[in-house]
Amino acid sequence: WTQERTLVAVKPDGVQRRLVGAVIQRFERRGFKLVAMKMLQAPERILAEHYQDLQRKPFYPALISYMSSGPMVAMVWEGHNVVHASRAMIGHTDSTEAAPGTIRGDFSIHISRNIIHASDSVEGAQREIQLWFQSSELVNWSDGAHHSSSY
Ligand code: YYY
Ligand code: MG
Repeated sequence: WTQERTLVAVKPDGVQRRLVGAVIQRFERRGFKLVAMKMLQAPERILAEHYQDLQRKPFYPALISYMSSGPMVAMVWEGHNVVHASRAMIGHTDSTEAAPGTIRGDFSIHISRNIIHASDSVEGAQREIQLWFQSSELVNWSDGAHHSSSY
């Protein structure tokens, strides 16, 4: 069993549509462990670093302005294979292609308003967690019960 952490963020459209609870519920039900969470209106400096690989894409300016347009909720989730599992849970980037049952497939219809972010690799997750959170904001709490996140 490999313990991993990943960055998940409910984007401004997800907050506007009151989907924060639905997202948290899916990750909790799956058995992952919440180790950090905060609401913030993201500064453009952080978004520019977060999406550094996309700087030359035609949609980049619209992406940054949408992501900074209102509050979002950033979270760190921990558990076995959580990076890969989270990507499967959120679904395809393009909501049109996202399978029903995935977060994007259940709640969104357009790539530019796709509700949620999740890191796409273990290395990316480490970089993004450091970008969005101070190490003091990551809470190490131990499981009292026996379930998947404590294996
Ligand atoms: O990781 P993921 O969010 O699934 O996709 P990325 O390729 O990293 O793109 C980040 C973000 O950019 C995507 O969630 C929506 C937006 N975007 C877009 O608006 N139009 C595109 N053609 C591609 C991505
Ligand atoms: Mg990405």
